[in-house]
Amino acid sequence: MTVADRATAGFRQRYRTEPAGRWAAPGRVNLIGEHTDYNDGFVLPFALPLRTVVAAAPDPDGRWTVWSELDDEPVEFGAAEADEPGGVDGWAAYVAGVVWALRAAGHDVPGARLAVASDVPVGSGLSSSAAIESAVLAALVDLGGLDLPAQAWHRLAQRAENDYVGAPTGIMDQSAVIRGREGHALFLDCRTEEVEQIPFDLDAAGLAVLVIDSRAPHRHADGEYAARRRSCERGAAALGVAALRDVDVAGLDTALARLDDDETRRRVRHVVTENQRVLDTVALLRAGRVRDTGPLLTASHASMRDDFEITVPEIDTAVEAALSAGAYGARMTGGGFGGCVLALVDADAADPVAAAVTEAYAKRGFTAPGTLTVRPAGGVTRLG
Ligand code: GAF
Repeated sequence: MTVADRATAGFRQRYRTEPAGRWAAPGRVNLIGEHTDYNDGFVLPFALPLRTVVAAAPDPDGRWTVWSELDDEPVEFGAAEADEPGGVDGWAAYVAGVVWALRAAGHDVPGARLAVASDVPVGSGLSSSAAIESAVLAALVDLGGLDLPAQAWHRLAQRAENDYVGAPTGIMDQSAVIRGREGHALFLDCRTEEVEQIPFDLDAAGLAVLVIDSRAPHRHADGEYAARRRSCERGAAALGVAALRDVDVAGLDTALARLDDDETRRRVRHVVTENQRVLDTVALLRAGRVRDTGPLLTASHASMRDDFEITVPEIDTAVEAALSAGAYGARMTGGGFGGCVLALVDADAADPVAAAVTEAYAKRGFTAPGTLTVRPAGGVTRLG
């Protein structure tokens, strides 16, 4: 059964009626530009063909009930719980967070019954949370006929995550999931929120992006993410700039010389050089030189490993094995401390590279990785 059919079947079984519609939102990978979004910098993610689908219909009592195929027990809440961050917890907090963010922005949010099915793996760093937030948001906007221009959606979904769920993330994931376009990577300036769709036609180039799920247990990912964010803010304050975006590679050495602790210096160096790598990647893609982006991906990984210190042994093993097996470039994607690696490979090398990574994992005694090849897909949409 497709994910859309699973959502519909779940809806029918749970609520004994037909959904009014189905809304789908993808997961994402980030091609390059890690931990730059909350530094007002640049990112280049793309939406995945893996999607979360929400089947939904209005609830006459003005309450919200959510069922997910991952948890047979539905969660029900009313305005009181939705209006209080923390009032709903667990996976349903992403749903309540969207209701909260809409209500906080003054919208008259319709009560709804929702059924959620997903092909986006949870906890793999592919933005399953932004996918559920965005699909629920699209459903509630449509069901309520809410006046919310599409340009405002990503900020609203981010508020749900930051202020209701309590995860201090940047704007990249919701932007990719909402604004992604098939065959393109999304070049986003996180300060101005300007976007440019950059053609990223892997088939035409005879290439593939292999995504390797490290299956590494998330090790203190939330606390470490917040700590990295604080380091960056400390660095920006010490340098007297609004955000690390305001330091460029030409001024990097001078900036580093003004910082007195080594850890902050390395965090700053990662962000400044990573912003430049995004710009360089975009320039190569614009010139149709997809293969040549490989070294930038690998340099991004080294920077995350050595300067930002957010990789783990499983992730580094996957990157090294992919490169040894002939990948043009490979890097961890997402927030870090686990999650996925992406590798740019010749289309016919995807299987051998995946096999090489699996073998390297077995040698180190790690749980076998998951692998799949992906192409840039479209963002959130109504299915009908
Ligand atoms: C996570 C966050 F949600 C993003 O905002 C971004 O900071 C990313 O980590 C790191 O680039 O996915």
